[in-house]
Parts: sequence; structure tokens; C-alpha cells
Amino acid sequence: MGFFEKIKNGLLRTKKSVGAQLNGMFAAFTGANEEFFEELEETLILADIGVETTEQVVDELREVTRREGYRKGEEIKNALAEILEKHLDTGDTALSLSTKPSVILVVGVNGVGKTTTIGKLAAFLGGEGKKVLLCAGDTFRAAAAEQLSVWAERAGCDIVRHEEGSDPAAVVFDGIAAAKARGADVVICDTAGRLHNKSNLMNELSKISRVIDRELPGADRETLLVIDATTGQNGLIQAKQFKESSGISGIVLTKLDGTAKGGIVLAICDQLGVPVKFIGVGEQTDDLLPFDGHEFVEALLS
Ligand SMILES: Nc1nc2c(ncn2[C@@H]2O[C@H](COP(=O)(O)OP(=O)(O)O)[C@@H](O)[C@H]2O)c(=O)[nH]1
Ligand SMILES: [Mg+2]
Repeated sequence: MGFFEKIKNGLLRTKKSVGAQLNGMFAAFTGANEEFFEELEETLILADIGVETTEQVVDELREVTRREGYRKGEEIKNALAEILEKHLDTGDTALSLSTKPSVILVVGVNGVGKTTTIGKLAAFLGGEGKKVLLCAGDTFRAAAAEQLSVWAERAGCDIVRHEEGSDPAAVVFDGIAAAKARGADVVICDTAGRLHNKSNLMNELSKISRVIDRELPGADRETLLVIDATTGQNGLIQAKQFKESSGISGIVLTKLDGTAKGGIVLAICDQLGVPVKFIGVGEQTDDLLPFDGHEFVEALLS
């Protein structure tokens, strides 16, 4: 399946609700009126784009529609697409991993898809010819390291793991040492995501971060926050908390295939100002796609 087909497939639920609704509105459009903009606002809010972002988008569209005197559905569709794309553009979506080794630290609350994303990322980077080493930094449950081992095997890369309950920072320390010794290009560190004790979690993450600073000074590092698209605006609140306590360089939005409210990606880009770098559209190895705002909007409205 081609890349564009995969996005379209992953967005199927959102397309069936939001995309279909919008295209119906464009088809009936014969010129600007307030009813149209009200219906648009409702549709975008229902898609989880968020009240704030929706208002901005609709205001911008109203303005350009009046100025240009649009009469055709195609015109207003293209104008909306352009505005949505602009709000999705929060900077470079490519991973910056030029040093050897470089590090990807993957954070986020329980169940959002961190471990799965790491497995997919390992395969993605492996496909680019990089030597990847996984580091089982979620030591909270034995099953977490087990799950990561399965992904390591699937992606054909090494893994460093300790026993359940051991210090995650110590696993990362060993992972980095192994990466140096074996000439790995990228170390990807899994972390635990339990939230019942938030300050504990944040302390653990900063301890891991300090180990990386110390063992790999000057190395390129991505801290990717994984957010589950099906949790909607709640995911946005989590993201704000993580952004405050650990410097996030990018976002991976998972489970877009499982929601009709894929508009959450807009709310995230617009309100966090952190680039969404990948989207997850399923549970298989190749269900991780580098994010591209233009293609996203095109897939949504096609
Ligand atoms: N449909 C779908 N399921 C996903 C996606 N990413 C992860 N999952 C599933 O979400 C569940 C939790 O994933 P896991 O990686 O264990 O989350 P973690 O606790 O953050 O490490 C698993 O059943 C995954 O298969 C995705 O993009 N789409
Ligand atoms: Mg996990």
C-alpha cells in the first residue's frame, strides 16, 4: 500500500465523519453566509480541533472568503485546506539524529502506545540503514521488557534490559554503554508511564535525562511524547504537563485509526507549538508514518 493510501486508510473514521460532512458543505456552497460558518465551526469542534483553534481557523476563512468573494465549493475547500495546513506547520518534522550514537527518549502515560511506537520506529530507522539498540527503561512490569524484546526481534535489533523493578536510569546507562561498544547509531529508550504518582514519574524521567547528558554530552537527542488520539482533549492536557516538566522535541500521535476525531492533531500542533513527527495508524510494524501536514489535509478532504 502506498504512503498516501495508508494515511487515507488510517484516517478512515475521521474521513467518514468530518471529511464527508465538510465535502457535503463544500458541494452546497454558493457564497459566504453566516450559516455556513456556524456549521463549519460545529463540525470542526466535533472533530476535536478544539474551540480556540476552531475559532481562529473559521475567522481566517471568513476573512479570506469575503475578501476574495468565493462562490464555488472548490475555492472555499482550497482556502480551508491552506489554513488547516498553516496551523499544522510547527516546524521541522524530521528526527535530528546525526551523532553516533544519538538517542530517542520516548515518554507518555500508560497505554498510549510507547512500546509499540518504539518497535515501529526501530523498524523505520533500520530501514534507513541505521543500527538501532532498544533500551527497556520501563522496569515497572516484567511484561514491558518482554513486549519490547518481541519488537526488537521483529525489527532485528539489539535490546538491553534489566530485571523488573530495577532502576530505569541504570538500564539507560547500560544501553548507552552497549551502543558505544557495538557501534549503534541510535539508542531508543522506553520508559514507564504510570501517572498515579506524577512527581515520581517526572523525577525518574529527569534522572534518565541526566544520565544521557553525562554519558553522551553533545549527542543529538529527541524526546518524543506519545499521545493517544482516542483520548481527545485529555491527551492535550497530558501533553501540556509533560511539556512543562521534560523538554519535548516532538510528538507521536497514535491510534488515529481508532478515532473519528482526528482533528486532535490540529489542536496539538496549534496549542503546543511542538511538531507532530509521526502518526500511528495501526498495530503493525509499518503503521507508523512520518507526519506531513499537507498530506494529512489532502487525505482528510479527498
Ligand atoms: N489501533 C492502534 N493501536 C495501537 C497503536 N499504537 C499502539 N496501539 C495499541 O495500544 C496498546 C498499548 O500500546 P503500548 O505500546 O503497550 O503502550 P505503552 O503503555 O504506552 O507502552 C497496544 O494494544 C497497542 O497494540 C495505533 O497506532 N493504532
Ligand atoms: Mg510500554
